[in-house]
Amino acid sequence: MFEKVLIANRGEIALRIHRACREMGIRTVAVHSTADADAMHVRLADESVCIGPASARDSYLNKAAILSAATITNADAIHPGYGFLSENADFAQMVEEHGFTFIGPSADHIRMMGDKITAKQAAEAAGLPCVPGSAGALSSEEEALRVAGEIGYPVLIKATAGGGGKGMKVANSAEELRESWRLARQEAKAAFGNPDVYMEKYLQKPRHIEIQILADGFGNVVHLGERDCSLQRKHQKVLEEAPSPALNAEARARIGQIACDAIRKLGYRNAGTLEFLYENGEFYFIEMNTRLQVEHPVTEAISGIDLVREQIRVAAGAPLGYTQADIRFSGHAIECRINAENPETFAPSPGRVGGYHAPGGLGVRVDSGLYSGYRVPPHYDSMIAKLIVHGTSRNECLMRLRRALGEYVIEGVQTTIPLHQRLIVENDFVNGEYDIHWLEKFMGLKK
Ligand code: MV4
Repeated sequence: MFEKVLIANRGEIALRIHRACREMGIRTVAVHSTADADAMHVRLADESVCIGPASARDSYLNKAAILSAATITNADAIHPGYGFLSENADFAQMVEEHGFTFIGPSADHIRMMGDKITAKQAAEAAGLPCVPGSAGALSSEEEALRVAGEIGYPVLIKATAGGGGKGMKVANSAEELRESWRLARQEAKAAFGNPDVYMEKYLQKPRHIEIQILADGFGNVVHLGERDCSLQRKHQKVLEEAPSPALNAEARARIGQIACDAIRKLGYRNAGTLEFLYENGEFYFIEMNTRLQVEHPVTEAISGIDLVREQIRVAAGAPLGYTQADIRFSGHAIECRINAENPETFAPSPGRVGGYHAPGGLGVRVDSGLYSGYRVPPHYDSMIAKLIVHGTSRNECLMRLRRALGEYVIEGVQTTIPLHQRLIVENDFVNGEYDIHWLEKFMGLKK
């Protein structure tokens, strides 16, 4: 087992990884920018190294600085968290080439899934149901028109180097497609340096359901159920829940089995998430995330499995030690992402935290690096806390979540807590009747 792990991240996820390491008796190295010198994960880590100035490009994305920090502290492994370099195949490769263990999947799998066309081709070959569309990159406008004629409008054009919704264009007719095809390639080239785009049938009212999987190096693969991530605003998740109110036991078992079979065929190792759109009782694979996700705590709450600990154990060469038959799901969990933003305009609201009081009690978890006197920096993502609530049923979870949100005190910066308080009492949400467009309609962004 590792003796020392370098945490190549910041904020709540750095703290989360530190906690798993501390419980495993593994020493931790925190890396931080000059703007994060007083951050909680720096205070709690066994050692810390300043890796650069505030800008992410010069610090948390600075591969050489992170590798140097690992060298001078004599770390055994590096955990990338999420975001930053967590899905950068070159970084994963460099980590391994420098003699450290990358706590995550292989660089090859990161690369395969980072390109959305090779991801879809690999997924299809491994037996995952995919959205009907082009076999690969669209080589010409004529091919785009031909494929659209075969699958029927509306169609969606996606950038292979995109993901997370970046660079997507809907076309409702051949005329629109000519324009969208050209624009999509132009924007993909500008944004990602790769103009390649592919096409899919546009699903109009799907839910976004993702399956958490865990695989060791010995062929053991398990799924830890699903998360419903449909409540998004401009492709930013706002609230996630597990299990999905839309799935019954049969659908869950069906997609779980197909997911595990695919991961086994791919020879994938460590934690990963398969993203699906779910519509009219059918699942459609869209992307795979080769990292730990922000919303992993809702899966931990219903399965009782510490996902970060499992990532570290698998990376250190240990077998999972359990099979699918050993996994039991219990109750319901919901996570609210709390951002330092104006709850109406979503304008970032950095600044000094005054009074701070986190909710507690049975089934209430707060993952946050906040404390009274902490300065929320303006340089990074605005998420400052995750409130995860678990109950024996969805109703109990909702009641507890309402109570916990009412207890949460964060003074000095504006937060999205009021948005969550409004959202969780909406009838459609209480009834679990929402799709990927519901939240933007609820917030008046869409008619
Ligand atoms: C889609 C889709 C409809 N049809 N693909 C957005 C981000 C990326 N994960 C894929 N996304 C979508 N792909 C087809 N064929 C709708 C979306 C989408 C979406 C998906 C999940 C959650 C929120 C979303 C918001 C807008 C669009």
